[in-house]
Amino acid sequence: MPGDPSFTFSVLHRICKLVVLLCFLHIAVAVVFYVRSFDFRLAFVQNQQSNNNISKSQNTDPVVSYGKVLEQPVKKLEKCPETSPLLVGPLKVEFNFTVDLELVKKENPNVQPGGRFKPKDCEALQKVAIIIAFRYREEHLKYWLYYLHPILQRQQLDYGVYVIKQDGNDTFNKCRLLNTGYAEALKEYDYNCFVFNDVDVIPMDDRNTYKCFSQPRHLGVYLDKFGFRLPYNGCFGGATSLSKEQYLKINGFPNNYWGWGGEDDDIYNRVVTKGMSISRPDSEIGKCRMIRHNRDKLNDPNPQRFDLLAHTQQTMDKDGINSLKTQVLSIQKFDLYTMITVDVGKP
Ligand code: UD2
Ligand code: MN
Repeated sequence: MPGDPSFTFSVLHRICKLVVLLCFLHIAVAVVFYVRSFDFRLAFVQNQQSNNNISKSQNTDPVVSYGKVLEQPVKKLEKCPETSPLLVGPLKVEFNFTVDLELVKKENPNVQPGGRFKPKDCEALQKVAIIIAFRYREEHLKYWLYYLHPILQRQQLDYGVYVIKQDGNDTFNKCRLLNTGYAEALKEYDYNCFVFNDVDVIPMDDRNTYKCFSQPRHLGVYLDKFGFRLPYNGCFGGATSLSKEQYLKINGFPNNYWGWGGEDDDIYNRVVTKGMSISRPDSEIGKCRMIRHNRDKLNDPNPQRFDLLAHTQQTMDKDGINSLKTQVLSIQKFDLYTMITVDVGKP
């Protein structure tokens, strides 16, 4: 009953129990919050320490927070300079010694499997696929690799070397191989520049940069074979570079030149037909050597070349990369190059 001392006592007793309960509750909540905030502070302190470590150790240790390892901070590389500081200029190019590819690999430790390289201390200005039409030219390829890898690295290119080998023993078709090389290289990496290099053409000056320019570039210009002079103004053979855009603008290269001759002139016609011109290095920088060789078997002069050449303008939009029908039989990653073996079909 109210007023009854025992009643009053039991009410007071209940109120005290409630107050004690609330105090426990309050303490419990405070303890939980404290522990959590302690953990946070600890992590914060750790984070600070590891950041301090990072500044001391130049961004090498991973940042640790909440006990897990976060991404390693990636240092953004500066762009490479327009002209590489590593160039040496004129080179001595000889073919009177035997090339040991094991040695070439040792001398070029930064070339990755498949013949890939990119500069470590700056971001290359262009991604360049170097494409070589190939069959029965093993000795020439060794010289090419021996001379070109050091040059391309000094030029600070992000590059890959693709040797496109014709399978079988039918008449050689250089442009079907080059078109296939373009398509296969692009599947591997977003190259924006393509160099098409005869296996036997070697530059004599590393200032002849294997990159792309505002116009299709004639790299293999002044050959020792022609007295270091341009044999004719429309000459566009040996070694050339086209940006992806320039290559697509001419619909790549003609597929129907079987055997020797005319295909490089057809490419020149395509370039001019599409309103572009040929860019060339000067006569000093553009000097090249071609390894002396006889005509290859199964690459006889193409009797149809003159007739095909006369119709470039009519055929180029339908005959090129958009009509290429070849079959890749294998892709092999060697130390210094990627070899793609191709069935180019028959004449
Ligand atoms: C000239 C051109 C070449 C090409 C050829 C006509 C220059 C410097 N070169 O070179 O670009 O237009 O005339 O087709 O102007 N190949 C093989 N195995 C063979 C045949 C050819 O690998 O059995 C490859 C190899 O990369 C070679 C290229 O095709 O360098 C051109 O063939 P070539 O060297 O016999 O032609 P060449 O020296 O007359
Ligand atoms: Mn040749």
